[in-house]
Parts: sequence; structure tokens; C-alpha cells
Amino acid sequence: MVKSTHVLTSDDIKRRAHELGFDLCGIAPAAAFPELAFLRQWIDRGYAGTMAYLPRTAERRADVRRVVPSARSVIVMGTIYNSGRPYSTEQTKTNLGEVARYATSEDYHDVLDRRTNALLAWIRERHPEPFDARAYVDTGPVQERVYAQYAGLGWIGKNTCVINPGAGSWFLLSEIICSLALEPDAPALDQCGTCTLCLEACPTGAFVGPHVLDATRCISYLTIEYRGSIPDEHQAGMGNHLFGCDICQEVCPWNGAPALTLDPAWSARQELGTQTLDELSRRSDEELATMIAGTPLTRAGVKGLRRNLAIALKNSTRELRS
Ligand code: B12
Ligand code: SF4
Ligand code: SF4
Repeated sequence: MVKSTHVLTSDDIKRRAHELGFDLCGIAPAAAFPELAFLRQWIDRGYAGTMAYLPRTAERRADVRRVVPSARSVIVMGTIYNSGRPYSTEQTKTNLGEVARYATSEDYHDVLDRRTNALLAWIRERHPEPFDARAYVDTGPVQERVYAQYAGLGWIGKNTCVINPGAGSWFLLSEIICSLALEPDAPALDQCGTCTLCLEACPTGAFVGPHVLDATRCISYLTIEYRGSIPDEHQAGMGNHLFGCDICQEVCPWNGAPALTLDPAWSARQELGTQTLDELSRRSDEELATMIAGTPLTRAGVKGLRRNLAIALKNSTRELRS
């Protein structure tokens, strides 16, 4: 193939990102941003719990140039996954098995991996010279939220999620770290102000302070990442959550009228997040395995789901009695 001599611009890349299904796209310089340094302190304070991959890769996570030494730019994409399900905080049925919004459709790693690699392939085809690049979705040794903030996608809120002033925070991140010197975007500005709704709403008291989450207390960590039996002290706060938690985003005013996606990739599987705890507990292991196949719930597996279900059932019985 004959390579184009047209110099690819940041705008060309953003246009293509939108054509490929990304809702947001911005470019951050590959630099040592001050927020990157918090990771080390956070790990040292024990907040990563059993997520051993974080301390193992902390050195590389401190700067993308430890991942791609020639890196000059990080192209960050945001993909809205909110298909409009009611918020868990608005549910009146206390016996509903809650599943986090991002987890009720096909595993986003697969969908975004395809799209992110398609964008990288497109840039390679059009760029006149070879260049170094790595594409990642979630699992790479990258502090994605910091680069998203510096790429202008949104600010890191007190709930630690990246919030876009127009779209809210129901979006996932992926990125391309590359040696191309692309025109960067301006970083997003913090718009939390004096609000503290997320910090107050967390049912397990997982926020040590604004922007600092002790993951070992977070329902998302307990239901997805943690193996073994969940410590008694955290069980009541889990309520009817079976997989992940969205509360600190649901209460956020920036998600009061959030952007919706019509992309079929994120249409929720009917049976996920709509069944009662009793219905779910009557299902066989085979039925549960079929129900979660291809979704993020496979990370917890049927065993993890049953563990979480038992706690949620205990909590809903407790609620009925009181
Ligand atoms: C580990 C991890 C988790 C852990 C820990 C979460 C956490 N807050 O760190 C657990 C399992 C709990 C988790 C939960 C969730 N996660 Co998660 N997770 C990650 C992962 C793999 C790494 C995050 C990380 O580096 N944490 C380390 C700490 C230090 O970072 P941090 O808490 O974000 O802190 C930042 C700031 O708050 C600030 N900071 C830290 N300390 C201090 C101290 C002071 C004084 C100040 C001022 C600032 C400050 O600097 C830090 C910059 O790194 C990223 C993917 C990636 N590769 O980046 C996804 C990621 C962050 N997760 C994501 C999602 C969607 C979720 C959930 C919503 C899923 C769910 N519904 O259950 C919840 C949200 C919970 C929450 N409030 O964060 C998305 C977030 C998208 C977005 N719009 O922000 C990501 C980016 C995955 C992706 N590719 O889209 N997650
Ligand atoms: S995801 Fe849920 S448990 Fe975790 S910090 Fe947010 S509100 Fe608390
Ligand atoms: S709830 Fe308030 S403090 Fe928390 S992230 Fe949203 S705007 Fe910021």
C-alpha cells in the first residue's frame, strides 16, 4: 500500500475515533503529571487490597514513557455505555439483584479492544513513517483517568471517576500511547466545587476523603476483585449489590441528565440486573453460567456470584424484618 504524504492531525484522528464509535476523544502529552504520584502513596496505605497487579506494575504506571519509552502523546477515548436503566438508588424493589451499569452487556474489553486497535491500524496506514505505539483498554499498566483528564475528556471527581461536563461519567476509557507528536488538548477543569454528595452516599464508607478511595471497602472491589469470604464488617453495606456498584456516580449532579447511548453494543441483556434475588438463587450453576457468558460478570464467575447472592439475600431479609 502506498502511504499518504498528508500529515495526520489530531483532528483527523478524533474524526476517525468518532466514526469508529467512540463518543469522546482527546490528546494528552506523554508527561509526568503530578496526580500520577498518588498511586505509590495509595498502594503503601494498603488501599489496593489484594489487587496484586497494581503494586507489581506501579513503576510503569508512574509514567507512560516507562511503557513506550519514545512516547510523546496519549490519545484517550471515552465510550458512553449508559443505555438508560433506572438508577439503583431509585429502585423501590429491595430484592432486585443489582448489577453495575457497565456490566449488563457484552464485556467492554472485547468491544473497545476491537475499536481501539482499529483506530491504531488506521493511523498506521495513513501515517507516512513507522512509529511506536501501544493500545490499551483498562488492563494496561496505565493510570487511565489521569491521562483522560489531561486529554480534556473530563476532570477526576471527588468520587475518583472522570466526569465530562456534557456527558456525565458513564463512559469507559481506552487509549493509544504513541511516539507521534500530536497537538494536545487543554486539561479538563475540576467542577466538583463544594459538593460532597458522593462521599456521603457511599454505603460502605469507602472514601477516606475527597479523591481518595480505600478500594478494600468498595463494593465494586468486594464483589468483583476479592476472592474468598467477604469480611462481616462489609457485608451489610453491600445491600443487594451482586456485581459492582454505581452509587457514587448515581448521586452525582453531573449524572442528573446523563448522555445515553444507542449503540447496540451496550444494550443490556434482559436478564441482567432485572431479576430478583429469589429468582436468581433458584437458578442452577449451568443457567447462571449461560446468563453471564461473554459479560464482565465472568470475572467473579458463578462461584463469586453465588457468594454475593447469599450476602444480598441475607441483607434483603434483614431489611424486610426491620
Ligand atoms: C483498580 C481499579 C478499580 C478499583 C479501585 C478504584 C480506584 N478508585 O482506584 C475498584 C475495583 C474499586 C474499581 C471500581 C470501579 N471502577 Co475501576 N479501575 C481500576 C483501574 C484498573 C486502575 C485505577 C487506579 O489506578 N487506581 C489507583 C488510584 C490511586 O487511583 P484513583 O483512585 O483513580 O486516584 C486518582 C485521583 O483520585 C487522584 N488521587 C489519589 N489520591 C489522591 C489524594 C489526594 C490528596 C488528591 C488531591 C488526589 C488523589 O490521583 C489518582 C490518579 O491516579 C482503572 C483502569 C486503569 N488502568 O486506570 C479502572 C477504572 C478506573 N475503573 C472504571 C470503572 C468504570 C469502575 C467502576 C465504576 C465499576 C463499577 N460500576 O463497579 C467502579 C468505580 C468506583 C470508584 N469510585 O472508583 C473506569 C472509570 C471510567 C471513568 N469515567 O472514570 C476505569 C478507568 C476503567 C476503564 N478503562 O474505563 N476500579
Ligand atoms: S462504587 Fe459504591 S462502594 Fe465503591 S466507592 Fe462508590 S459508592 Fe462506595
Ligand atoms: S457527587 Fe459532587 S463531589 Fe462527587 S464527583 Fe459528583 S460533583 Fe464531585
